[in-house]
Amino acid sequence: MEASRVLVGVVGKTNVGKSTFFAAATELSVAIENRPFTTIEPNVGVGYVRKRCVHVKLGLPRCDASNSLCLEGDRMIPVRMMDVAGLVPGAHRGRGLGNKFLDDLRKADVLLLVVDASGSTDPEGTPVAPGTYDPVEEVRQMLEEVDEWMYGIISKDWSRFTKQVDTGGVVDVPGAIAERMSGLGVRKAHVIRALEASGLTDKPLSAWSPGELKRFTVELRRASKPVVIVANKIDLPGAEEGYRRLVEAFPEHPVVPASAAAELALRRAARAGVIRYKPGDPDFEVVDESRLDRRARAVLDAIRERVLAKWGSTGVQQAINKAVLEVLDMIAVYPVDDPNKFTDKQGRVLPDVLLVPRGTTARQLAYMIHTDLGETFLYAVNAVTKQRVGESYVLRDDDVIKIVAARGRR
Ligand SMILES: Nc1nc2c(ncn2[C@@H]2O[C@H](COP(=O)(O)OP(=O)(O)OP(=O)(O)O)[C@@H](O)[C@H]2O)c(=O)[nH]1
Ligand SMILES: [Mg+2]
Repeated sequence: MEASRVLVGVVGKTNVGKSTFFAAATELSVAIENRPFTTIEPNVGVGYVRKRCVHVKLGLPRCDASNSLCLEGDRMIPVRMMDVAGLVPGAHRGRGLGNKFLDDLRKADVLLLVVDASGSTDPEGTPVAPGTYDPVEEVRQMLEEVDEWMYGIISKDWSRFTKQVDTGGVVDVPGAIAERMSGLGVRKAHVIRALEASGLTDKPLSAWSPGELKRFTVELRRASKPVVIVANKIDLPGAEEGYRRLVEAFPEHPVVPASAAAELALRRAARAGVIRYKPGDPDFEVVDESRLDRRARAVLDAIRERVLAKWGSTGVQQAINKAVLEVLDMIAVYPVDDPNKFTDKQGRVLPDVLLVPRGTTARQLAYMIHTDLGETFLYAVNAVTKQRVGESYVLRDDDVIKIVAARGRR
């Protein structure tokens, strides 16, 4: 079964720690340097949502995670991640590397906006003393760059499009806009929400002023590319103040305090077998004192003191979880073949887990697994309650489901 198709985009000003965040989340090694524009070509990888595995809830001794991992009862569910080049103010006018590379994020479902909460990089990404630059201003400018990028796409040939819609007798206007913007992952529900939020639901498209189109674009970006603010470099002096200011200034966006550098160091130490640490944990445990030199010990102590003890975690896992489970409101569903043993055809216990949007029905799930299953769907079995459910059954988080279809494949 294919892995989840959720795409998490990592964006932000240049030199704030985007690639560090990406490297920590995906354990891929990518270029990280303390200078602007280290990343030019996008980095693509797989990160994970962490969620208690349903095998624990069901009282089973273990599972046979296959399309995901299960670490001592914590299911790590893959999501695609993309790290792109950095932005600077005015990128949409061609400054820095411009904003064309955001096109790589056309299909992103959610954006992690990484900012330097410590204010130790100026608008151009040049290192400065902590507290010099205002992270609130940074978020405003970065959101503006993302909005300008979207506006550039939507406004292209806009008047021709509006004439077609208004004079061509198009009944489903939101549908027509969604179709036009489908390359950006825009769905009709997003358009309807954006029309309402900008008060343009009943106004003919050709009568919109450029200002109204701009307002609509901002709302469409909010609906189709929601943002989680990652207040990075929380380990540095001044970052706490920066974080508090961010929370105050952007009540409409989740703000997650984070130290991508700390997470990267912990994952590397864990991989090397020096510590025990799971992404998202509030602490780590040294397993092999003998392999820790004074310097490494000092680094780990500083991470514990300045990040974990103070903020509860490095924030990297929390940011991904927040983006996927809260902002996108995805739930976990486990398809099985045998609803009594919770196994697939090969006898593996709960091998697969899928992230699906809340509200997904049993039949829609069948389609996601295989078109044949969707087309010839008969009924499903809720393996937890052993109840038979119909096609319109709305899935709940941690459901274990067997799908029965005429042309059943599983
Ligand atoms: N103190 C501290 N430094 C960090 C943190 N995260 C990243 N850095 C440092 O910030 C600098 C830039 O990191 P990158 O990950 O290359 O930043 P980027 O946003 O990808 O930069 P570009 O690709 O050049 O736009 C490096 O020196 C990192 O070590 C953090 O949480 N704390
Ligand atoms: Mg980078």
